[in-house]
Amino acid sequence: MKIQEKEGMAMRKKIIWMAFGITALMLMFFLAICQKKNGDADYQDEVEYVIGVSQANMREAWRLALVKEIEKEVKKHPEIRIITTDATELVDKQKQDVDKLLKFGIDLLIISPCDTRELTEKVKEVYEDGTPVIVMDRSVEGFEYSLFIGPDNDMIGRQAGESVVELLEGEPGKVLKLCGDAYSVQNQERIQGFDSVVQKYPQIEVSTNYFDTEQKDIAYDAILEMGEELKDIDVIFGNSDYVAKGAYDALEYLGLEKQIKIVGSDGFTEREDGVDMILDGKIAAMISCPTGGREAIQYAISILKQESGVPKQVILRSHTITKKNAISYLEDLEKETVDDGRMITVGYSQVGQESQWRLANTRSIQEAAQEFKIKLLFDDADQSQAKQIAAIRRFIKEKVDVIVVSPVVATGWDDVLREAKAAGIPVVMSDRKVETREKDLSTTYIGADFMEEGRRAMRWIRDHIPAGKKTHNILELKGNEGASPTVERGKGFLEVLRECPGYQIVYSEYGNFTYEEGKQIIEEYLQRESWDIDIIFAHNDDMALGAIDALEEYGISPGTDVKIISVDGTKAAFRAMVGGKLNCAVECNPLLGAPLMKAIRDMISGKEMPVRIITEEKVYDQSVAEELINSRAY
Ligand code: GYE
Repeated sequence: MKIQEKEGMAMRKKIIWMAFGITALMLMFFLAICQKKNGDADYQDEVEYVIGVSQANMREAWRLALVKEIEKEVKKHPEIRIITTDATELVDKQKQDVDKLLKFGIDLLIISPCDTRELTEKVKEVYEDGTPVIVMDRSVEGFEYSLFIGPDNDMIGRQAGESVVELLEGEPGKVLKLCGDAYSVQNQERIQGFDSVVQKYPQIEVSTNYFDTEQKDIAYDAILEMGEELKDIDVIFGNSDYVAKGAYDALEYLGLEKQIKIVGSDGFTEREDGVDMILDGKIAAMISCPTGGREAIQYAISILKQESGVPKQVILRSHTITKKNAISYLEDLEKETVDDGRMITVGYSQVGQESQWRLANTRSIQEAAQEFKIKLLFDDADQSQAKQIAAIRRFIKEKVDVIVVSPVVATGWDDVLREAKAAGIPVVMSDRKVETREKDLSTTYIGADFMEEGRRAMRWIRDHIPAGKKTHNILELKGNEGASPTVERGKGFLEVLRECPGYQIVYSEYGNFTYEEGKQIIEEYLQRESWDIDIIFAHNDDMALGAIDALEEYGISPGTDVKIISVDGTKAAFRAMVGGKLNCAVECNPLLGAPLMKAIRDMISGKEMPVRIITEEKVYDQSVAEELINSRAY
């Protein structure tokens, strides 16, 4: 072979090897990219948090929907993994499930308890051991958990009752309450809410058909078995999607589906579930029972990241779904929330400066506005409703994004709230509530459970001042007349008092939550021929402190000769307990700023506002006052 030919062959071989090498390199590069894309190549432990989900059972449709909603929300957060357990409605198994999840090293527990009382201790144990706990749907007793998220079943029942009344158009009619698992806590609350509305219409006759589980075939059979009884029925209220579906199928079989209308509750959104049945014209109205799964993951992330503003309880809003709004309801569920961090302007109408609680509340609101980058227009109304109404009108004129009101009294707000609604400005009630003739004039209430505070005050008296041969005489110092804390603390106190023979309220007077008026009421009472009071129940600390000074000036030893119980739990109250002059302070947390501003930012970012946001509260007495006083935040 000639040299040239040899050299040519060698060159050809070199080119072929080079081409092979380049191809091999490109192939390896391509494979690496593919592996990188499906995440296998460089295993990145992207999981930051593992959340345990302990579900009471996965048999009930609503509970399954809760887990599915959690799973759907988690998919948006690659840094989270969940482990779900099914207690099959067995208390002991749920306790074992929780222990197992803890052994897996979860960072946070979400639990929907089989039984509130039976799981209270287990939840408290986990929480106090340092693992955050979110309780769903059925709350446990007390406040030993991070957050409770659940529906307002009484409200769901009331909305169902209103739908039935609307369907009957004011005419006489016969309504059948068709309820599976009717004696569970949540269904009892729904039935109570339903009855509270329908009972106002004497022309509506109500019958019941209760059975033990919310299965559609049991509801189907229950309707078929009713036979002749169905002929006068105009509307059926089914307390769940599946009960409503079973009822519809039975009516369709009997050829009665056009004659008898159905109102259901839960409002699942899968094919052939509640909302579908609305769109198909099978069900006239469906009251949604939000599961809270989406909110649970959103709040879990805030808790794990130790963000401020997480409240103690979030009560979710239920919607009345009809053919008119079903599509928009489904669209809203899918709406993504984006907080673009833009400046939000909030108009805040504050009651005044009547108490230490109020001053702490104002500080909390103002500090949180800064923290959450919210421009605050703040008005102090000096306990005048007229000034508050004028301030709200100013906020409307200035086109603020949100109006927040701490209403000095509960009534008299309809007109100005209607003006805010007409201007498209959402109104949040902070601290105190309002009662309006028209529904939905305010979006959310954030504050305390005043009824529970009143109950706690009387429970403390019952447990620490034993009834004796002589009946204990109680003097009650009340807040502003017509203010929700005054009305509800008084109601809660009386609710427990009625169960406690050996105690009676012998005198009750409005002190408007101020020190001066609390002192004045006691001074005037001391002018009577004899002092016959054993216990003073003050609706807030400032009035209690006024009473203490009045008693001391008169030579009566407060805390000893007369036991004094107040509400708020301010540092001044702790000082009085340390000094033995006050016996008990039921906490009412004024630090609403962070949960309020977080809820406002969430609302502006598109999240649905809960119907109520409740803060954490405890009961303190002289046995813990000295140990805790320096840690008090207000
Ligand atoms: O108890 C009292 C304040 O609205 C809960 O008002 C608040 C009450 C609180 O003046 O100190």
